Amino acid sequence: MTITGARVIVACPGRNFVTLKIETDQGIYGIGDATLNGREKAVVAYLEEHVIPCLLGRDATRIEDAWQFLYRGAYWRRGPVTMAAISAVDVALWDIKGKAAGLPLYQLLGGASRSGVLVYGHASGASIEQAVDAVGRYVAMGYKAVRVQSGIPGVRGAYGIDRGDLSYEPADAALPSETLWSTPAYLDFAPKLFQRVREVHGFDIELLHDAHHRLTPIEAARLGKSLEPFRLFWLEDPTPAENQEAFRLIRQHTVTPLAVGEVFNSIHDCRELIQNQLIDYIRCSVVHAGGITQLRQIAGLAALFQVRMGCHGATDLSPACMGAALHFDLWAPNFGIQEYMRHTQATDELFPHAYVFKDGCLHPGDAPGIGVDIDEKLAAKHPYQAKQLPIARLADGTMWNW
Ligand code: GCO
Ligand code: MG
Repeated sequence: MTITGARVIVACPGRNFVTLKIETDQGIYGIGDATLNGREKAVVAYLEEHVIPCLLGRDATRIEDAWQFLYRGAYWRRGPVTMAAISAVDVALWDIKGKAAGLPLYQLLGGASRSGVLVYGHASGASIEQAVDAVGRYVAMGYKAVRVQSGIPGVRGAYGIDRGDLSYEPADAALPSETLWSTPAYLDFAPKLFQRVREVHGFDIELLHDAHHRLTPIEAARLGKSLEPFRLFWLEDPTPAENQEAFRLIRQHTVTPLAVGEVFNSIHDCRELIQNQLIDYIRCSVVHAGGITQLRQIAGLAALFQVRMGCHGATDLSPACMGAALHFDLWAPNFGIQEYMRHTQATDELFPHAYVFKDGCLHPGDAPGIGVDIDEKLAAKHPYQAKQLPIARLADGTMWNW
């Protein structure tokens, strides 16, 4: 089966998505997500200028060889742009392989290890009471796990607060909007938030929280310790993970489980954290960590050290990424949980998909391949719009981690 065509489709049904579509001489095509939030066009250029010319005429069945060709062959390894492009090719080829075999992707990986994929939703509010109410809405929808974020008094634009509907889209303007950050205010506030959520909703629901890379190691240690009574499923990105040694310090002080990895793009980014058992969940995504081909190696490494998978699943990852992730999750022996921020209706219409939500779990369905398609006619009606992620500054103007 030969690759006869490949093209990049950029569409903005409220937020930008980059999708690679690969066509073959047998009439079978596959798609893969290549979205890199706020830097979309860099991946488009990488694919169009450097990758697609190498794909034409290749054997579409040789997924591993295509991965190695694009990774080793570029000479310049790793990086979010390169790896998002490689991932898009990888997933599109797995999609094609599944369609050619008449099998859903999870069957190609080794079959289902469980009956459904446990997901967590995003509850947030401008205040503690609003966040508590939002958790109630997720419980009512059947969610068994919920991430909770709340506005913090005196902190303008605190991370992770939605705009009153189910979706949260931080990339909101052509130039980065500015938010404010105060670690002291946050550290005092976070335990009060979780105390209230547990008082109202009890301990039957799993709770998660994202610190979004904003703390120093000792601050993260303090946060983890102060949240212990509320038994979090995980505390995510407590400190930036370029400095992986930092997690040793956090670990020495708290038994709150730690999750890291949504910005990682290589197994090498994960290696130290996993081998030293400094984290409990690794959050790499299909799209940013080199597709199914590398993600299953990461899962294999993690399994050796009892680290479980908790794939990133924000709405800036397209339904094509979600579909692939759900097949992966259904198979992965060391699956933990999958993030599931709901896409808007406009996005769901653009990407018809087989996956469904039921009783707190997502199910990838049994359509061959990844079970997600793209409506190209509809895509043409949603042209690209320049949108970047916000930045964060301290009160004195110092740049901080958003
Ligand atoms: C999460 C994430 C996202 C990121 C977003 C950036 O845990 O879901 O932190 O919401 O902020 O993916 O593009
Ligand atoms: Mg996160």
